[in-house]
Amino acid sequence: MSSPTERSLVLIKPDAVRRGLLGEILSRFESKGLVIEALELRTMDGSLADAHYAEHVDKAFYPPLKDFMTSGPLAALILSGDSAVEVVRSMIGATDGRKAAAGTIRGDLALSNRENLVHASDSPESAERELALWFPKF
Ligand code: 3AN
Repeated sequence: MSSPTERSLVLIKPDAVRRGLLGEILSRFESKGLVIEALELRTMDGSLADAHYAEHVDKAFYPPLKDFMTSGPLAALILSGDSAVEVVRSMIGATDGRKAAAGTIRGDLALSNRENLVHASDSPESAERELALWFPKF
C-alpha cells in the first residue's frame, strides 16, 4: 500500500545560508528521495514573518526569532514525496538543536533553539497554509 504524495514547505534558514550549509542540507533531502519542486533564495520581510509565525507572534521568543528570520537570505523550498511532511520533520529533528537526536539535521549541525537551520511544515494542514503564503502560484 502506498501513501499519497505530499508537499511540505521547507525553509533553510539564514544561519544555514551564512554557515555555508545550504548544499549539505539540500543534499540530505535529495538523497532521501524527496523531490525539490520549487527553490528560491529570498529574504523574509516582517509581514511575511508575522503571517508565517501567526501562532507564535505573542510569545516572548517571537521578537528575536523575527529579527533572526529576517536577517538575511534563506532558501524556500517545496519538497514532495510519499509522506513528505512527516518524513521531513523526522529528518530535521527536535526544535532545540542541543536536544535533537544525532543523525538529524539539527542534531548533527545545530547547537541552538533559535538558530536551528531548518523550518518544515508540521502537518498537511500547516503545509497547505504555508505553501499558499510562500508559493501562491504553486
Ligand atoms: P519547529 O520549528 O520545530 O516546528 P516551533 O514551530 O515550535 O518549532 O517554533 C518555531 C520556531 O521558533 C523554531 N524553529 C525556533 O526557531 C523558534 N523557537 C521555538 N521555541 C523557542 C524558544 N523557546 N526559544 C527560542 N526560539 C524558539
